Amino acid sequence: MKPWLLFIALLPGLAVGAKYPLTDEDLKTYSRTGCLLVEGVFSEDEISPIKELALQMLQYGYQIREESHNTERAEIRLDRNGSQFVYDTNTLVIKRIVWACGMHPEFRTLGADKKLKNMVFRVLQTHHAHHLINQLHPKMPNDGVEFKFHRDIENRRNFDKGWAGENMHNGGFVQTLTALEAMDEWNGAIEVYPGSHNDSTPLKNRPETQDIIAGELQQQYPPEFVRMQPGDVLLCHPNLAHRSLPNQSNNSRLLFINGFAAQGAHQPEVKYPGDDSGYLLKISE
Ligand SMILES: O=C(O)CCC(=O)C(=O)O
Repeated sequence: MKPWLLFIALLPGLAVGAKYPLTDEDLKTYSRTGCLLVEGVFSEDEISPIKELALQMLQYGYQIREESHNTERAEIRLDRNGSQFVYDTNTLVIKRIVWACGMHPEFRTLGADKKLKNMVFRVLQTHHAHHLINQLHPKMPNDGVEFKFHRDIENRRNFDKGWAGENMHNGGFVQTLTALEAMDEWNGAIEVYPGSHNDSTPLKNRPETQDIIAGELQQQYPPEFVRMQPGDVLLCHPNLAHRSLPNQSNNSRLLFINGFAAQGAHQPEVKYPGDDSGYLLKISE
């Protein structure tokens, strides 16, 4: 283990563990730090069937990977029944399943659950939002999957050249990450840099190593591995610098991610992969 990783692992938790429903204080914390861990949003009864379905979908993804063809790209993408399976070209490991609800509507039911909608409404301060992201992110023991430093705003801008969320409340977008399994620094938890959302400089294609970028960010923003239990939800501002390292444990890590753009931030004609992705959702009661 690298010494700086040990240092981070030993830091006490920095993200405030809020509870649902969010208080005004929680919302202030979110605006100040760019992230908020909300504990116990979903019960085991709500999470278990979704986890089972996610595992079935993963199994299906591994059955169809033989249908993939050689490509020069770093990722192979297979569109099936309204969802998209994304594989690492070299290892053929599944990196993510995009718009999982295209194939299984149950993922839309949980992804647009009233508790998530209420938190998104409070964070974005808008009555309608586009449901842009409904993804499964599995990390199996030692499968090598990692997500290098980025800000989600980079993905929004890449997809949508007319992205207009910058001047909206809390950046006009919020990523909600729901743990289907326990996550910690050993099985690839998200590493966040609270406070880094006040900057939106791209991080994705920087030529420096991840260690160098980590060193730079750490000088300004003390990082945190977000330890989560099944049913916990992490809310992230689109400018928040974050990454997640490979799973080096014996425990799998399943994460269910839903992202919402305030109406007016995203151009409705810009299509993300997946059937009916980006549909407009009423998020206020
Ligand atoms: O699944 C992960 O570990 C990373 C997810 C992430 O970085 C994102 O959704 O922006």
